Parts: sequence; C-alpha cells; structure tokens
Amino acid sequence: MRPRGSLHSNEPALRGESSGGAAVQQRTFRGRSLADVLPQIKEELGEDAVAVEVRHGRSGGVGGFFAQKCVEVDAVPGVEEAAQALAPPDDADFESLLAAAQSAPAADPVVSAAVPGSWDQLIEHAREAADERAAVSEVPGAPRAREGASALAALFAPDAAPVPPPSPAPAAVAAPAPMVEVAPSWPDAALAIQRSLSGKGMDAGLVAEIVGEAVDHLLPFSSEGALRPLVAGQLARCLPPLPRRRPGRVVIGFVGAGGAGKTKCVSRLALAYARRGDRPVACLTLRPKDHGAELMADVSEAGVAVHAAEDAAGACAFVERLDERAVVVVDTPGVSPKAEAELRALAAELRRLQLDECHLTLPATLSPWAAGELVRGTRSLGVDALALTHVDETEHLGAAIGAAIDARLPISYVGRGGGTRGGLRPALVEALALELVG
Ligand SMILES: Nc1nc2c(ncn2[C@@H]2O[C@H](COP(=O)(O)OP(=O)(O)OP(=O)(O)O)[C@@H](O)[C@H]2O)c(=O)[nH]1
Ligand SMILES: [Mg+2]
Repeated sequence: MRPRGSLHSNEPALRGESSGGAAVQQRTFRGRSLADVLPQIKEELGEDAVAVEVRHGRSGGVGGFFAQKCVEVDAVPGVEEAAQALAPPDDADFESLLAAAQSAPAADPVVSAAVPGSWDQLIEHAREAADERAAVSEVPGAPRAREGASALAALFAPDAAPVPPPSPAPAAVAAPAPMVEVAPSWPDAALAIQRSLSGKGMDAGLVAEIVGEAVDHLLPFSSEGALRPLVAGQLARCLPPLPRRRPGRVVIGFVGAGGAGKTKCVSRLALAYARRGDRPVACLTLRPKDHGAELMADVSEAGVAVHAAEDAAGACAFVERLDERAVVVVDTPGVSPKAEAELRALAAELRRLQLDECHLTLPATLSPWAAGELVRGTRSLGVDALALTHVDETEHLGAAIGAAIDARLPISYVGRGGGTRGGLRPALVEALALELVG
C-alpha cells in the first residue's frame, strides 16, 4: 500500500487532479474501516461527496506480524467533479491490494481471504461490508457495480433512502398447526358436485370423503372421465346392503316418530304383497289410538286382515296363528327419540314379537341434525333399516342418506306422496344416489 499518512489519524490527504482543465479537490481519508472513514468524508466534503477509490490493506507491524487492517478512500465533493476525477485503477495498486486482501484473516468481513480476484468485485465486497456496518445507505434498486467508480458513487448518493434498521428477530413461536382441511385440488366438476351435495343437506365432511374417493380412486379407471356417475356409485357403496331374508313367515315392523308415515308404509307394503304376491298378507297394529280404523280403511278392500293388539302378548298370539309363508306387516305407535320410557316399553314389545325386520320411517324433510338425532335415538328399538318417507316433498335427500351412511344402516324403502296405492318402493340405492348427485 502506498504510504499516505498514519493509520488511525483519519487525517485527509489532499491530491489535486485535473481533468479537462478543471481541478478537482480529491482527498484521501484513512481509517480502520469504511464505517470509520465515511462519516468524516461526508463531514468534510458534504453529503453528496463521491468516493472514487477505496483501498483495503494492512499497515504497520513487524516482519509481517501485528499488522493492522486499514482502508483508504479517495473522495471528491459532488458527483460531477467525481466523474471527472475518476482515473483507471492502478494495476500495481490492485496487485498489492489484492495480495494484502488475500493474506488478511478470514474473520474480517471487509477484506477476507475469500475476497474475489477482480477490482470490481473487491469494490463490491467493500460496499457490502459497508452496508453491513450501517455506515452508508445504498440507493434502492441501484445496479450492481459494473465499474468500480459508479458502485462507489452509489454509496454516497444524496438521494439514497436510509436503510431501515433490521427488524428484530421474531420471537420463536410454534409452527402453525397444519390445516386439517386443505382445499382439495379437484377438477371443477368435482367441486361442482361437492357444492351440490352439500347444498342438498349432506354433511360437508362426508361429501368431501365421497367425492375425494371418486376423484382419487375411481376417476383413474374411468375411460370417459364422467365424474357424476362415479360419485353416485361411491355414494351407493357407502350404504350397507340389506340383510338377506330367511324363507318362511316374515314379520316386518315400522317404527318412528309421530306422523312420520308409519301407517302409510304398512298399508302400502301390505297392498303391494296382497295384490301382486302369492303369499298370505296380514297387518298388525300395536296399541293403535283408532283401534286400527285407518289401516283397515286402506287395506281391507284388498282382503288384508288387520289385527289391533293392545300388548305384545296379544300381538304374538295373532302372528302365531298365521300361515308359515305369511307376510305380516306391523304398525307401531309413534315414539319420540327423547322419550326414553316409551322407547324402552316399545323395544320390549318388539323383542317379544321377534320382528324379522325393523324399519325406521325417516322423513326426508328432516335436517341432517334432526335426522341423525332420530336415527341414534331410536336405535334401541332394534332398527335395522331406514324407510325414507316424504321423499316427494324435498330435493334435499342428503340429510337422510347421510344419516343412513353415518348410522351404517341400509335404506330399505322410499315413500312418496300421500296416497295409498303405490307410493312405496324398495330402495334402489344407485338410483337414489344418482338422484342426489344430479
Ligand atoms: N307427501 C307425503 N305424505 C305422506 C307420506 N307418507 C305419509 N304421508 C302423509 O303424512 C300423514 C301421516 O302419515 P301416517 O302414515 O299416518 O303417519 P304415522 O307415522 O302413522 O303417524 P302416527 O300414527 O300419528 O304416528 C298422512 O297424511 C299421510 O298421507 C309421503 O311419503 N309423502
Ligand atoms: Mg299411524
């Protein structure tokens, strides 16, 4: 390094240079680092002073030991003057500076053993170090140095925006829990089906499960890529199948809340067997308020016998007298899922009666919550299937079908309309599912 005065003095050295006849007062400032030197340059040459050369090296010491790091900055006042004062870097200086830089300890952020091997890069390095020490502000968006002088000029740009102080490191916080439900990357058709099913009263979680299964595990096997039938198929598969019937006499009971359509189910079923079947058909009504008048009015014209029993003993006696091939359809008093005593009493009667099938009449018009409540609340009656009623009165079959899926109960019959003829059909779950999916 060229001797330009003593280290630590920070005494500026004057160097008058001229370019195009105009003398420029270039001065040299020295110190341990840019952070030491730059405030003094600004004080002496003003805020818009321009550095035209920066040199790093080591000074002093004995036999190469105990030498101290130093920095020298040649600066001029004002940008115009600086541009005129620029001189191409001295190759000899560069060689010596580079040698000094590369021999400096790596711990020094300004000049380290890893300093790159070109003048521009060296200056760039100095600029970054200066930034780190918060001695200067860099012009936001200024291009990286292509020429050493322009990069250095940027260090002193008068319009430089102050670098905001680094924000304090955020306190360690627990990583946010992963979202349980991430928006699925489904095709648009799947999202449309999802919305439609949810809109028809099916629980959102169940819908996501069914549509997701169809998208992930059925669509890859579909040659046509039509999603609706796949979702409908998946929905139907979620419903358990009806148990197989035994040969011989069959006793089929309907239970449910008041007005749910129990009596209508009984009469419609009895009429269907009586009119088109070849088995003897009988109706039994347990503790009816009207002595069985309503039921009789519906089925007597088809020759179906109706027996009103006041207790389980009377009901059992009636059934035992019937033909071994008979179809016996049993009507029961309405019961609330909240009425525990009534539920217990009815459950005991039905156990004695030994129903082969116990169908819960579930109005399709119920909300998902009410449907679930009804299904859960009447399970003690020995329910093994759901007969959906009032299906003609709603487009929102999702609640009833969802309740069946949740309870793992098959859907046995579908009731529509208020008339006695027809109106009750064995449930075809695929058709029901297609109707729901739309
Ligand atoms: N629209 C429509 N009306 C129905 C349906 N099922 C029954 N109903 C009507 O609903 C009313 C009650 O039907 P019921 O069969 O008497 O109901 P229930 O469960 O036996 O009633 P309780 O014996 O009083 O507990 C009647 O007016 C029926 O015509 C149906 O699927 N759709
Ligand atoms: Mg009734």
